[in-house]
Parts: sequence; structure tokens; C-alpha cells
Amino acid sequence: MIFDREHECMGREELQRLQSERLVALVKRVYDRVPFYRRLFDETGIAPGKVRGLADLAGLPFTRKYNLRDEYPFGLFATPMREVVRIHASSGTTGKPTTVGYTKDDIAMWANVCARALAGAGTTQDDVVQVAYGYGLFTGGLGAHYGAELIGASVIPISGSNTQRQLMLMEDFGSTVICCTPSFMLYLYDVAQQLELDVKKLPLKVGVFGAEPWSEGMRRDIEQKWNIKACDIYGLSEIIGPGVSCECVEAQSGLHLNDDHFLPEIIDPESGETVPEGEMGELVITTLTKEAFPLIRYRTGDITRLMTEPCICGRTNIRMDRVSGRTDDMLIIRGVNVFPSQVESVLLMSPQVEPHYRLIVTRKGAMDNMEIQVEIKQDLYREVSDSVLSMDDMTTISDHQTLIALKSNIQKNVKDIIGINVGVTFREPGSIERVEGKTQRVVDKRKEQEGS
Ligand code: DLL
Repeated sequence: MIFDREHECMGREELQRLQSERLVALVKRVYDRVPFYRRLFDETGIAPGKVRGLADLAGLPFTRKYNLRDEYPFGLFATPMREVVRIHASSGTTGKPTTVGYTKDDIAMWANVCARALAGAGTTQDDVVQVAYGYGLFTGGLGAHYGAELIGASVIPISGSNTQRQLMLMEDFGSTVICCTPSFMLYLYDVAQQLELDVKKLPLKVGVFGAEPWSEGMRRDIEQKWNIKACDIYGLSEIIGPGVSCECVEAQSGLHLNDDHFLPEIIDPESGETVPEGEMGELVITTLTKEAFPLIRYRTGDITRLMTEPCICGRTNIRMDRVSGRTDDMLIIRGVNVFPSQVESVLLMSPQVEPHYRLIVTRKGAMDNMEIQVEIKQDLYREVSDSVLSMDDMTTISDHQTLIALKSNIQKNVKDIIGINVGVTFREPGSIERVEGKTQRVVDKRKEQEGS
């Protein structure tokens, strides 16, 4: 089903006219209302009156994630707080999150684009939609929820986790659509196996999966295990949340991007230049219609390419390829965005450790795991090794009471501040390799494990 035929099947010329008009109005709006943009435009010598349409887009400055951090929490809002009806947030590169705001109209637009996405994946009014993305500051749960409700489907707002309960309700309520991360869907399968639940007998027909990178192999695996169609949904809180783009169930080939609201470009992440049509690069998005939190040329950090060929489903909007990676060091662990710098600032809250650490990321079954290896300070090392040597039944220093306490303290801080459970192992001072230049702190073994 095409939810918003007028906008999803628009002629390209008409769409470009609309995009141009919206861009001109947006530039004026941010210049008038957001001091950050006024400064940025003045510094780069851009007079808003000179921006007349799409042809001027590439001359506009980029907005970067650190700009959001610098303006934390509400500095980039373009409307007074009394018009802001919702605030969401996602992990930033440091301890502070990235905050985003929505007006009533923004929420209505978000519901509309999520309804387009879910309808494209095959959801109708007759469906029972289990929303197993987290509800809260994360945009996944509420985004999918509003979209499904706008379609008129019956929504089960179960949120994330609660695996056994998810399976029970899926069976009892007869869910036909599920929205969650692809890794969680695989985990649900493993638990269903343990419970001897024959998932192929369930009425489930479609899954709308996103919030983390996944592959064609993983799609095949999910589709075969559950006997459903698996569609890829993409989005980021800075732009709106889920609903920036989504695959149609007919083609499952590229994600239809709602380019009447989100104007995409692909750039070379090194030079910042636009790449030739169809080539891979970093996705940059300008929000054409957002009121509370508009962004000009926001660098998403996500690597993809744009596809302009028409799709068999009849939609004419541009498509983007599955996201294949990131330009920065952001990791996504079980759907949670994690930056190494963020882990570092949490680690350094404990004065007994050194800022020398490695993050080892692995995947067991469908679950991502992160282990922090961190050096302890010389004094502490001396203290624990001395006392361990005097106890002949202990082989490693990690069993020392002080280190056990330190470990659980770090784990608690990481859980509280970043929101994930991690393993922690301590290393001797000086044992983590030092390199000149860029340190490789992250060892991500997930890709190689996928092939095995
Ligand atoms: O993950 C929004 C979302 C929720 C999208 C539910 C889809 C479904 P953030 O927490 O701000 O927002 O994380 C955004 O996650 O820049 C990508 O790197 C990554 N990401 C999101 N969807 C996909 C996907 C939500 N389908 C960041 N494939 C983005 C690959 C994805 N990566």
C-alpha cells in the first residue's frame, strides 16, 4: 500500500520545485531564528537572500555532530520551548546526549513518514503491529508507534527486551508485523527455539528492522527462520528518528527516502565534495520542513549511495542503498550508539585506571558484546599483585577484591551513562600497545564472525 501517494509518487520535476521552495524558506528561517546558523552563514559569507534553490545547496555549510554537542541542550532549536511538544535524545560522542525537539507539526510529519515506511513494508489497517523498539528518549519505539497508529493498525507498544513476553504476546495477540532491531529478531528466534515454539506457525508476515547495520545475509537468515519478509528501515534522531527511508516489500531493493522532507546528498567524506550520481559516500541530509530542530546539510556519518532509477512499486522518491558503514568510529551495540570517546570519559571517572584501553566487540549468536580492556594504574597494580602473590590459590590479579569492586563500578557507570552492559578486564600498566599517530582502540570482530 502507498500511504501518501501524492508525495511518494510525485513527478521528479514537481518534487524538485517543491524541494527548492522549501530550501529557500528553510535557509531564511534558520538565519532568522537560530543564532548558530546566523553566525555560520555570516562567517562563510552566505547571504540567505542569495539562496534561490537546489542549485545553491552545495554552497551551504555543513552541520556536524559536534555542533549539536556545542549547542547542547536546546541551542539549535528554531522555535520557542512553548511550541516544543517532545524532546528525544541519543548518545553523543561524549557523556552528553544529542538533544532534538519536535513541534506538533513535526510530530505529525514524523507520524506521516513512519506510516509511509510501515505501509511500504506491507502494513495495513488490518495488521497487529508489535513495536519492540525501545520507547523513551530513543526515537525507535514512539516513531514506529505513531506510524502504525496513523495507518490504523492495532499497535502493541511492548518496547524492547522482555524476550519471553514478546513471544507470548506475539502468539496470543497474533502479531502480523514486528518492528525491532534485526539482532533482536534473531535473538527472539533463539529463545523461541529453547521454548520449543514453532515460529513458522505464527501469523507474523513482516518485520521492519533497523537502528543498526545489517547485511543481506542477515536478511536471508531472518526471513528463512521466521518465514517472513524483512524490510530495512533507516533513520537517525538528529533528522527525525525512524522514517527517513524504508524499503518497499515489493522490491526490497533500496530504501525509499522521503525526499519531500529530507533532502539527501552524497559527499566524499574527506573532501566534502558531492560525488557523481550513484557513487558511494557519506549521506548528508537537509531537513526541509522541520520546525523545532531544522538542520542544514547534516553529516550523518553513514555510508551509502543514492539510486534514481524508478522502482517497481510505483514510488518515485529517491532510494538509498543499505547503509554499509560509518565515516567515524561510532559503534552500534545492540541498537545503542556508542562512541569510544564516550567510553573513555566513563572509564576515566575511575581514578585507578589509565587512559589506555581497547574495546573488543564480538557477536555471539545475534547478540553484540563489548569488552573493555583497560590498564590499571601502577600503584594499584603493585598493591594487588603484592597481595595476590602472597595468596597461593590465586592465579590472576583479577580475583582481587579491589579489582572486583572496581570492575563492577565501571560496569555500573557504563550501564548508567551509556546504557549497555559490558565486560571489563584489567591489564598491567604498559601492556596495551602504544602507537604513534591514530590509535586503533576498537577491535570489531563482528564482520569476520558473520562469515563464519
Ligand atoms: O536508530 C533511529 C531508528 C530507530 C532507525 C528505529 C530505524 C529504526 P539513532 O539512535 O539516532 O536513531 O541512531 C542513528 O543508527 O546514523 C545509523 O548509523 C544507524 N542506523 C539506523 N538505522 C539503520 C539501518 C535510530 N537501517 C544511527 N541500517 C544512524 C544501518 C542504521 N544503520
